Amino acid sequence: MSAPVTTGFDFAAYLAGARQRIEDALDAALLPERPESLREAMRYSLLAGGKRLRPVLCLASCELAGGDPDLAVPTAVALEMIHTMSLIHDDLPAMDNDDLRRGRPTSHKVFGEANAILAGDALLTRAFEMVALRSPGVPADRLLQVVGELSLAAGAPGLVGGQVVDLASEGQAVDLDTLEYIHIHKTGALLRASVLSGAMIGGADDTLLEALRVYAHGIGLAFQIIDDILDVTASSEVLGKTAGKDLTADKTTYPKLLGLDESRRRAEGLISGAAAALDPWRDRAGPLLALAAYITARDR
Ligand code: GRG
Repeated sequence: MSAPVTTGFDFAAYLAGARQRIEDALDAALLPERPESLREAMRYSLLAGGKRLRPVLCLASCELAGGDPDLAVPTAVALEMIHTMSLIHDDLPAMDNDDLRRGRPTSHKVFGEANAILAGDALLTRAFEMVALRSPGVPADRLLQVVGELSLAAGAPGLVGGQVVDLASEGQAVDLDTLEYIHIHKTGALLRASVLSGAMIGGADDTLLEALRVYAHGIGLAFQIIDDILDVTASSEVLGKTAGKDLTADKTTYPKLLGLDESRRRAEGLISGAAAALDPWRDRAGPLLALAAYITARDR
């Protein structure tokens, strides 16, 4: 993973440390698990790598809010579980029908469709268990806020709603507003939940939460614009998923509507806006600012 350079803050070291913390916690979160075949399918997708952007955002925003990031680790794990579930389900034959994810054959290719659906279901429900039952040291009112935020992100107001509109739009002429609706829900909602849940655990006040909503909106949309660009410009080997899929599936994307250069400019504008929202907290916002810059600089 290439890391952007920000003065006075060693982002590469920060990212490596946070990712290691997440990998260890993900590994521990699925042990023990019965039946064995279910554990295998859950671990296969959850421990397959990935950038771990959502859990890292959660830890970073907890820190910005003045909290102890260790207390946010179970929620960070929950976010990665919800994300992984959405990838498993997204790849199913009834949805995007994909063979490759995180550099490996997709879950349904290895375990069969029924087991892939069930592994996703088990990850989604385990995510809520992580927050409600496995978050020692976090006050119950903060955990309740987090459960609410995760429910909104995963359900009809978030991932599911975005996915429904995305599937219905395949092969249709889609305008910019609809495209933005799809991405804000399908991709942006979980990134927003990642940022807000960490801050909630850290005890953020309403002013900071509002600024983080603006930050999260900017990085969420920019993340998906870059995703659309990489689908055209990067290889399947680098991405670890099938490149060029949007074109094959006849999907409307930012590059299709705006061209590559304008899409990139738009992503950069959104990232600048996201960074500006955190200006009053700039002394402590190094990780979140670097993560925002990383979103446009990433190559996979
Ligand atoms: C069943 C509650 C429920 C929801 C599922 C399938 C679905 C509804 C929604 C699809 C959501 C989806 C797959 C959005 C795409 C988001 C996206 C850009 C994924 C790629 O994220 P990265 O690049 O992947 O962070 P890694 O592998 O690095 O983690």
